[in-house]
Amino acid sequence: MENGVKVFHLTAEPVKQVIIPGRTFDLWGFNGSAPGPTIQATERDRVRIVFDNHLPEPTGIHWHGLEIPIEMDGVPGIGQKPVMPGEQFVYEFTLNQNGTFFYHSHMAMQEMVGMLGGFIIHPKTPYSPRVEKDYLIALQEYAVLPNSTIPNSMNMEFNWLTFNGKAGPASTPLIIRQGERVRIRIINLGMDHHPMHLHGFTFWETGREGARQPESLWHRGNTTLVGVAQARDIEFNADRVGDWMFHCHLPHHMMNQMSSNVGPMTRVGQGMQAGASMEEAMGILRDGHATSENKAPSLGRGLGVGSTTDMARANGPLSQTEADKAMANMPGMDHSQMPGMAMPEVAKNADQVPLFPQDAYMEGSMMAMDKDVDKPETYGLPTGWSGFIGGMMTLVRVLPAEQYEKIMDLKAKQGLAKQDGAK
Ligand SMILES: [Cu+2]
Repeated sequence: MENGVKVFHLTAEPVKQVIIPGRTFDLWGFNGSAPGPTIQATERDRVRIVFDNHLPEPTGIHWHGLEIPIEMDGVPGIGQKPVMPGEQFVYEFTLNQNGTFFYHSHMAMQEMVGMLGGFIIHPKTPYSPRVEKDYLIALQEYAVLPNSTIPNSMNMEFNWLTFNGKAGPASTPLIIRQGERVRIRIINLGMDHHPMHLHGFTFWETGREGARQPESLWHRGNTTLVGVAQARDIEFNADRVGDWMFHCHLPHHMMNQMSSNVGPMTRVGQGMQAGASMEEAMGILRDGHATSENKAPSLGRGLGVGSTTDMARANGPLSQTEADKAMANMPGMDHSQMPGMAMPEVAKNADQVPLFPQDAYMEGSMMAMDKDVDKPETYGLPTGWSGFIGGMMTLVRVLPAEQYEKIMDLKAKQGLAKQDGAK
């Protein structure tokens, strides 16, 4: 607070964002993360946001949905001069609304590489009924080639889908004590709409971008479609214990690093095409024909130049000869010897069944990375759980008092350890 004004500092800068252990992306965000921190204030607060541009190009911050003067609206070249690299701009305004809002760069390409964050304005008079837990989940999506760390913001097909900058299973489960009332605010500033689905509970949709709805308009349901530039607030009574899934229901948004080399890699043993000749890289067939069983028509997903050799994705039934070859080409290592990696059980004739492989190599215990994503919030989950969570998925863990306290205790200890580390 400075003379009755609530002061925030926001710095736009390049950030290294760990999307999942082993995959760190070069993004642009705020104060070291993408998305940026959530700003929280209360209706009628006077707020000042001291904004520094540490990006190599001009920008401006738009306060999405706020009823404020045009000079504060943050559209470079219209309401204000662009904030140039190295420059500072001070935004200041009074909040006359309450609800779920967001801030973002008003340069479209910057928005696509991480430059957004939540802006919660709490009401002067508390909402009723009271909630014990109040979460915000920012939805984002990136298109990143397997060997790159830079999202392609021109691409329309996304292979990394995130909750608050993390793809499942690195997303953090929501920890709730049985009996609590929970609010989840979901904001979306990407290129897709996301049908957000909650297992086990029928929620009330209590708010939309910009405002809480009057109770007579609260929809009941278990899925809410969060459109681009929209927010949805949902509330429910967490009366039943369980590790309940909360996820976007678009199947491709529940997966990680989708690229079309998965089929050929797991089946025909061609492996990654690194080191292929120029002709092969250009898609010129050197043996067989275009529709031969180990080539397939190139109707797969593309993630831009360089990925096209991986587009063929044959999963028709293989002949006995090709099926034997595929099995022989499976990596010789014994997966059961590797921690967290047990070979998924597949049928003996799997390679001869049309459509195989679907999920056997995409999800399941073989993909588990429990240890890598271990944190207090994952305490007590079944071994191998992380193999079944990807993309825009997390868990709403409604826990009996004892287990809830145990996790809170672990979190407190982790916090203390961090403080010690900082000293
Ligand atoms: Cu989605």
